[in-house]
Amino acid sequence: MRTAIITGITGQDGSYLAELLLDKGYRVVGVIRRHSSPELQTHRIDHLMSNSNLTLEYGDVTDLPSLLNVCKKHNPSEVYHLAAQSHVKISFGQPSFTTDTIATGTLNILEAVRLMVPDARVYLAGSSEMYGNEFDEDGFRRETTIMKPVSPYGCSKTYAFHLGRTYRESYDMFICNGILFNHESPRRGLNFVTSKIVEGAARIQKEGGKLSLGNLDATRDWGHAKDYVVAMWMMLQQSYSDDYVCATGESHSVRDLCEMVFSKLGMNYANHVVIDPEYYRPLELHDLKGDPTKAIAELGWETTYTFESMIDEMIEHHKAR
Ligand code: NAP
Ligand code: G4F
Repeated sequence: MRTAIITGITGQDGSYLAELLLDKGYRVVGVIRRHSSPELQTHRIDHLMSNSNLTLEYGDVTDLPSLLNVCKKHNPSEVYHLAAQSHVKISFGQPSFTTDTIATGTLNILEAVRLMVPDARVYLAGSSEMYGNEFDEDGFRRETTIMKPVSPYGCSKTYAFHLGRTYRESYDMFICNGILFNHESPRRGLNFVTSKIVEGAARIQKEGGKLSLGNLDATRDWGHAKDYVVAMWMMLQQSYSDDYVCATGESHSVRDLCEMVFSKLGMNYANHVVIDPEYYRPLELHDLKGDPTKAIAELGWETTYTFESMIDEMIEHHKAR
């Protein structure tokens, strides 16, 4: 039986990845941090807790000894490193914490694997934020596009990306960087714009009220998290390790998203959305669109959700709450 370690198992992606790996017959070891309210910590994976192939271990990616211990104890063949302070706006307010979890956290994971289980295959959760406002002539970002991040989060992810590549080449380790564009789901944290809009619109439909947002003109390439965790697994099943963009190739503005969600709930967004400068960022990544050609050709990756079917699933979820 193969053993996989997941850091960030309590997050959106970690929960879908744990489901996928358990379904495939893996023994899954999730690394979780100590919380003062543990009963609230595992809500995304509570439905998996009775599975005897799932084990949770306390650890923190900023604490190298905890990672060394987990690797030594469980001898994984695959390590999926998803843990991060993953909110871009918050990374401006908490730059040191963001850098500690993402940059130092990735260094710690790579050292733990190198020292304890050097043959284990490693997935690193890179982001389209690494590109900043750079793109190719056709408007797309791909594996070869220049990276010039515009947030402390993006800078930390760019460090982690290059560290992964450096360890791969220096130590002949199997390390893949996913360069993932935005992916959402009913499990998305409510402070990301998709779930904030869907949850807000569903609440306003029942109770009335307003929804405060920031920049409505930014565009993003939004897919479904369930599709993107399949790509993570596929990367670690290849005969060589490499870096891959995962995206839909389609982008929509935050305003388009508001229009779609509010109109599906029988409302006009313009009557309910108010702009609050609080939600603007010191630097904005204006438009995002990725080219997944390499992941499709080399991994055989394909998406099963459209933008609309992903939004429909989120609306159903938040309406029922
Ligand atoms: P998420 O929902 O915010 O989950 C983050 C996870 O990291 C949570 O389980 C969190 O634990 C854990 N974590 C944070 N700091 C930690 C620490 N110091 N030690 C151990 N665990 C820690 O993020 P996500 O959306 O699932 O994203 C997964 C990864 O992909 C992240 O690295 C993110 O930056 C990256 N990414 C995401 C997207 C996207 O659109 N979702 C796109 C590109 C890249 P708690 O539950 O205890 O907070
Ligand atoms: O939903 P967001 O906060 O996602 P963002 O910044 O694109 O980051 C997400 O995707 C990255 C991949 O590109 C991941 F690496 C990262 O971990 C995270 O998952 O914001 C999307 C857009 C931005 O342009 C933002 O300015 O929505 C705009 N926006 C407008 N009003 C808002 C709001 N964003 C948030 N969070 N809250 C608002 O009220």
